[in-house]
Amino acid sequence: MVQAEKEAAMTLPDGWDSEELARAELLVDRMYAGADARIVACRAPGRVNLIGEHTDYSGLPVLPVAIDRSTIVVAAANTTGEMEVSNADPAWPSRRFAIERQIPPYATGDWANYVKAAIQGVIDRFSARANLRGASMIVDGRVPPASGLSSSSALTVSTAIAFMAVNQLELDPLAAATMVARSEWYVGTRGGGMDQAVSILGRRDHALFIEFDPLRVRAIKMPAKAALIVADSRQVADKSGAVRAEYNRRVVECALAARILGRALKLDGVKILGDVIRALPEWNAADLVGQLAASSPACLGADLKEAANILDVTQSEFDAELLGQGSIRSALDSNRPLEVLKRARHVLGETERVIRAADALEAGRLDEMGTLMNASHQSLADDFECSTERLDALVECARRGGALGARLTGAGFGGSIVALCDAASADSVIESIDRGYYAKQYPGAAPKSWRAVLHAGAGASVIDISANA
Ligand code: NG1
Repeated sequence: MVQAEKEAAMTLPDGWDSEELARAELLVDRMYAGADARIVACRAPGRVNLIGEHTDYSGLPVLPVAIDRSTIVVAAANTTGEMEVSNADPAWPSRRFAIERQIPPYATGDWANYVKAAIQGVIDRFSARANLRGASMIVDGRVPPASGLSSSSALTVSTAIAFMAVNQLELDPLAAATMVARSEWYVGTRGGGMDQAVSILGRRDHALFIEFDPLRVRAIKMPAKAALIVADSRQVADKSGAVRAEYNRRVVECALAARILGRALKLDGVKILGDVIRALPEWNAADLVGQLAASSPACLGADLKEAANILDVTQSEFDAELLGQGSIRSALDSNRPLEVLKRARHVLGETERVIRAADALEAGRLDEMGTLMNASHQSLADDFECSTERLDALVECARRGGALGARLTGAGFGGSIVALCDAASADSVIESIDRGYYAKQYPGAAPKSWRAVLHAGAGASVIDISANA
């Protein structure tokens, strides 16, 4: 069948256009002989976060969009009972591993740890079901890696969903998002659930206001007059090295702030800042920050001794609870104090901004949305200390070119920025970025693939491709 006939013959879930289908079919052609007849293909998108940065692991809201760049995994059950995984990009070597109760990870930084994370997540979730079938898989990732667009979650989500399909396991999308969010801890990053949730639940032309504990989403239509520009600083935010340590450090700092606030406010069972906010019928960031400042020094020693004293708990128990144990333990550089006050000021202020931004976007008040994005960047730079000179420079260029707002997106420490502008100004924003940033950083280079106007796309879905190949 020719492509158009094939598409007409099958009802494709949203997100599968002829290009995605053609990518999947190319992978099917490469499936090794012996794979059984049923072949599934899952596509899962990356994301760009509009606002709500470093709030998800405190259980506080975020406002991302799924983007129209995806990872596709084609999979079929095999007869070896093992996972046999290859990548369309030869830079990522093929891997093979046994499906066991606790899958041991590869060395830190190995791409296939995200595959293992997904499989382990499914094993943990369905532990009552013995005999999961092994699968052959081929991965084709088109979300640029290490650029803050969550290529990692696109890989984890597509692998988990493809593996579930091969094993005929089903979960509703909210439960699947919750499962995959936790699975990614396997690689050693104590992330929140934003990336996996939007990759699974994303909706074409919509941003998602996502709340946690329990996970729930409100889709907000992107105003037709709005354009989103994403530009990669090309400063690599390597999540397997120093950046991971910085990220996990912030998770600990936020958890400390939460517990100190919980104690000061006499709230039971507080572990994250979201617990504090959920326990208060009315709250505002300024008051909570004032309360925290009155209850604790702004910084605390990294050995957690001072913090344990304030909280009246034993240092060793507290250490194990906060930093984790074994392979998921976070290492803290003990030469620097933990910045409790600044981090909380960012997270609480950012939460107020996300809530306002969701309303502003829904009502089409783009100027207000832009102002909130600018304030978010400032707070990430000053209080969360996860911006860089290069990200700041990119943000400046976007604003100079007419963006209503611009900010780093994702974890920071490198990676990308997102800018919001009127659709009519998109060219001038891009030109300003090209001239003011790329031409200076990379004289003579062609920046075309480093920045783009991105569209909000659909979330992940799986199709049975063997019937159509
Ligand atoms: P990146 O590094 O941009 O994929 C990370 C976390 C998110 C969130 C953001 C900061 C993972 C998989 N992702 O995103 O959950 O915490 O940082 O807002 O850990």
